Amino acid sequence: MITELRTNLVELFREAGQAHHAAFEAADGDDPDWPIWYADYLQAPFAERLDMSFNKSQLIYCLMNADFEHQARSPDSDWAEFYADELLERCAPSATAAEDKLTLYHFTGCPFCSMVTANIERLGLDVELRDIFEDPRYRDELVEARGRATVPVLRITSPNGEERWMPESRDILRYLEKTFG
Ligand SMILES: N[C@@H](CCC(=O)N[C@@H](CS)C(=O)NCC(=O)O)C(=O)O
Repeated sequence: MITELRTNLVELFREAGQAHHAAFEAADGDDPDWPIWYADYLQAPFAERLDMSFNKSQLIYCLMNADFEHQARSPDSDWAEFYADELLERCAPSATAAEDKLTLYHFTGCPFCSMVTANIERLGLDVELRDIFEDPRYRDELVEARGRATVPVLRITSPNGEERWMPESRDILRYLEKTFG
């Protein structure tokens, strides 16, 4: 289940963070090669405890990418939770995506939405389309979840009912390609 997997990932990231802190205490935590250190630390427990196998270079790439996105998009958020979400969304989507239900909030004539719907068609995906101007309830759902009506937004619902709301056409396109492409 994704919630359990996410919780375990967050725990492992925290554990790695503490071990790294202890190892580099004398250097005040400074380690320019930290992604290599973390990849070394995490590779075996990811495979053994979470059944998520990465080769080391994949892991280094994912860690660097997570760090970049964290600093750029959400520097005040909890880093371990952010890294876990990034890993699940960008690096290991197939571990969780097969059973998910996808819903796209959009409207006709929105160019960002068209890019996404064109790719949904190209990939032959089963995605429910909710046009926010065709049915005001769809717009209300979106505003309730996100506090704004900007589209496109992809809602990803896992079998246990947990929902993730993914805005930004670029992120949606990347997610769809990585997961189903
Ligand atoms: N950066 C966003 C831009 C999305 C965007 O500007 N959407 C427009 C429609 S094409 C919108 O929803 N505007 C109304 C609003 O923001 O409330 C993306 O790439 O998804």
